[in-house]
Amino acid sequence: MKKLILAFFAAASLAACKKSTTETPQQVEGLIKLSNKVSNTPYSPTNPLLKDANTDFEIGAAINEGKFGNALYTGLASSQYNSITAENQMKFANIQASQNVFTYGTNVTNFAKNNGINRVHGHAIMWYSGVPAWVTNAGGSATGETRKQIYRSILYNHINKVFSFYYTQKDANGNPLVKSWDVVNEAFNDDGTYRSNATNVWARELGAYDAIRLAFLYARQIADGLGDTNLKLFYNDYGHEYSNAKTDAIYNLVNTLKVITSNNKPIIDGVGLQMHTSNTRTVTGNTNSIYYGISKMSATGLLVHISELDIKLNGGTVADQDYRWYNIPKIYRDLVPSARRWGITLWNIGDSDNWQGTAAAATLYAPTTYAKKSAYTNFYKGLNE
Ligand code: 9MR
Repeated sequence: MKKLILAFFAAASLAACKKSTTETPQQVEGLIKLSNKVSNTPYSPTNPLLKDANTDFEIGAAINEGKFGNALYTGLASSQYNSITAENQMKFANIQASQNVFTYGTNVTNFAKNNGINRVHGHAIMWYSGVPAWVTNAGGSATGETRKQIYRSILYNHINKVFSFYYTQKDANGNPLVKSWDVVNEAFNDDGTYRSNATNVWARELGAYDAIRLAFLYARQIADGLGDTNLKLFYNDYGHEYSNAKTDAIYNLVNTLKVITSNNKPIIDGVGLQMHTSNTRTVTGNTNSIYYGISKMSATGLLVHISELDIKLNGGTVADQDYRWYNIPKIYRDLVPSARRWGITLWNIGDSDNWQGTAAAATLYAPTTYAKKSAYTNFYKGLNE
């Protein structure tokens, strides 16, 4: 009987899915339609706002202060979203390019405050990329525990300074504006092994797993010490939608981390799926698919954030791209219970702003004019229907 009910919901949910030229929706297994509020604003061609499509969770954008001179850009960034991520300004190398010289980017946090956006997602603390040379070379000729101690201190000091500063930034209600952080970003290769010591200085100095554990432990201890007791701590990575091996490795890591506590509190709260994807990635089924990635991350029981969404046009059709714009939010809503949805964040605003360049056509808005593309309508409906 239970199977029949599941099959019914799966069929009902899929009936709404847009057709793809490359896949049949029948491939999706076990979709269970979860609750949504009924007060959401349905799509209409007259100025719908993404943040109103589904009030169960936030819709975010990564933004870049270099674009603030463009009124079309700031107009969309300030109106369509209720969460903001700094595309670059809060990264390690941007904040502490030289040892102990801290340059806290506030353009992005101020943009949020000035536009009544009450949530900034911090990105990112520990990352193999963008590590300043002084960090890579900090160990000098020290060996053994001493060398480890040097890197533990660098990590602790960075988190302490960064969390302490951003804790002073408050939202309109007097609560901390930065409500979450990517504490660790991209620790795995696509085959599910850890990035090598040659690539990742944190793994080289502290051990691949221990570096991650320490980052979360310090982050929790420091946040709680500040009184920032609601700060949510995330493990963020890409590739869930095309590598079961990587997804499973992330699943195993976060399951290990979530039972480690500091003052009886788990040191990790959530997982981010970056979802820098393309129109050729598999949507449905249980093998290397968007469906599998989201379902496995939901199975961690943690908060789930689609944290850097863009869909690159990769030699295929706009219809295939739109199919994914519709189904990514739809599958997210179907698989992640409402209380564990940290939201969906898009990686920058329009095609002129995306890291992959204009030709990738990877966002919701056309280059230069910022006209809404069919991607916008499909994403909105996937959030709402
Ligand atoms: O979009 C970001 C680009 O402007 C930067 O040059 C680059 C290096 O810092 O990082 C890009 O953002 C990345 C994000 O921080 C982590 N996930 C992958 C993103 C795209 O490369």
